[in-house]
Amino acid sequence: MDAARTALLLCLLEVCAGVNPCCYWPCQNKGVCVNVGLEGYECDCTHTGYHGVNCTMPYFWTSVYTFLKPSPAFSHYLLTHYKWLWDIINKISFLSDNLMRLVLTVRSNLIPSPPTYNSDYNYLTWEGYANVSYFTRLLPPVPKDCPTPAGTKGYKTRPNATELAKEFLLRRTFIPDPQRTNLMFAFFAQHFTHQFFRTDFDRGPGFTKALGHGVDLSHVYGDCLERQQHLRLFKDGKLKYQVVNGEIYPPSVNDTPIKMKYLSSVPVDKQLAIGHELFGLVPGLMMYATLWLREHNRVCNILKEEHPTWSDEQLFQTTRLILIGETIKIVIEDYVQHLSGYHFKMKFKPELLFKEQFQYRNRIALEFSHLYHWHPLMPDSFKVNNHDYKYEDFLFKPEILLDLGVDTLLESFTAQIAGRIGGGRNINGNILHVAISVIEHGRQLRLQPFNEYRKWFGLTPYKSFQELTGETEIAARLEKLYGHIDAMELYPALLLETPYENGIFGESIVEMGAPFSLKGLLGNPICSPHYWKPSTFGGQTGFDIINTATLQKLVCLNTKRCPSVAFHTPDNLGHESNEGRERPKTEF
Ligand code: FL2
Repeated sequence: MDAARTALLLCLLEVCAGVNPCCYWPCQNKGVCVNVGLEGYECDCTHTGYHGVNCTMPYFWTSVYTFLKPSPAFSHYLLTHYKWLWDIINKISFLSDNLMRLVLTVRSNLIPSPPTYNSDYNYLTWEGYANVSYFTRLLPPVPKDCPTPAGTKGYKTRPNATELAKEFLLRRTFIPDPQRTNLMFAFFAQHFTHQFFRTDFDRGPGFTKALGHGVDLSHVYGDCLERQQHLRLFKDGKLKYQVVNGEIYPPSVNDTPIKMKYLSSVPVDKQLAIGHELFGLVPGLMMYATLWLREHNRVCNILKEEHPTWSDEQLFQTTRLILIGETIKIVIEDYVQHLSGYHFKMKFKPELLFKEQFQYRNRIALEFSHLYHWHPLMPDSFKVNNHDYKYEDFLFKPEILLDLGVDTLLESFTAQIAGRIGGGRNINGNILHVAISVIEHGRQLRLQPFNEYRKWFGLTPYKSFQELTGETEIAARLEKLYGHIDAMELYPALLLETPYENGIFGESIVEMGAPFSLKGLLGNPICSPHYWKPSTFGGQTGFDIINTATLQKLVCLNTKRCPSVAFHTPDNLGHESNEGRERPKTEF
């Protein structure tokens, strides 16, 4: 019998001298553990659907619901097979609307709103609610007085993070994503998520600089008024820009004196200025920044035509709301659609929630940030314009975008396949340090073990490392390092879980990521009843821009050649669709 089991047994005999009972995670089904007296505890089972000392006894209707609820693996199988059936369901709006509503409500209900804990409090506080400088926490930190970092299970010391990453996460040979995800997707993911994942390392890994806590396009417009004002042209609502080789790009830092990070070797006239100060470091990020800047100024033209009396301010503000809407539309209908691999066609229709109980607010969670470290997507080299760029020739080189142009990068990134996220051993050595930091920050902030997160999201905890990884060799090594599956850490487990068959990652990233993601997208104020109407967006024209937005249109309306793009490499069936590529008549 291992040490933890002995401890538990002793504890049941009420002789576990001094161990905080909440370290055993006794409260099930989202019951809240409270210390009582010197060595006692109570589980608060309010609103859990369960009762009993540890909230383990279901009420009648809870049993019925649990019995009828399909397992995630089963739902995933249905959603990714029987294409003929989904082709029918997708065409019947009554069915697909109701299914989409179900997806949105079931997922969002897993996220407490208003938010609850943060990394400094494992009980509810006004400070935790009101101080938006923190990432919120779905599960409170492991109490500081627990015998082991995982509570009571596992060893007192964790395996060295660097060695862990090298053994289990470092890429041996490139594993391409079976869903054919490409670099267009990878850079979109990075560009999109960096508006709300901006850890404030000056304060610590539990803090964020992204105070909008969601899709606010601060990576385009800047995170404060001063930065935004430097980026604005103050004419017709537009953003400042410059013309290079006959095409529009973000302005140089000469014209827009805001803080941007560049290597000192980069000439100042090649240093571009945009909302997010790091986007000059990766050509793929500045490429997307350029597309959105062009889109902003394009939409300003359209609004100005319809509302010649509007001030610069009103044109700017309304265009920003339209771009937020376009972003959410593209993320749900192109990005999540691709990521999920579902045959069910996802819809962005905020009105689906108007009769539901839903809070139009969002707070970015630390766990979501950890889960979204998808560095396995990155390839071993970047094949742009028939040239193979090594990491050191690609990163920190803003001139690549200016020299080759947006169109060429779009074509190259669409053609190049990304790495598979799940399954382990697929992170390129140049960026492995990021994964190491994630593991270290998870420890510093005392994240609860992976299996506790499994339970919160309605998944059965894994019973062994073999069950987690689906094999025996790596499982045995993990068991040796961690001692117990209930001591396994969140981030490494997410990457080491067996991926779905032909899937980019496994059950846990989907089941944990989808609730955070959908809550963040639909919890945006523009999705609420007082905003979601044509007048908010300058009338029907603006509303239509949102409701017809696609990745392909964003590209087509803002590039010379209108290259064919997607979030996956072109399929080899030879019937490349031309859908969405007719360029509507707009003046440039
Ligand atoms: C991680 C997961 C998702 C998005 C971002 C990060 C994600 C969102 C939604 C779904 C699947 C995902 C699907 C649409 C879902 O909820 O299906 F992987 C029911």
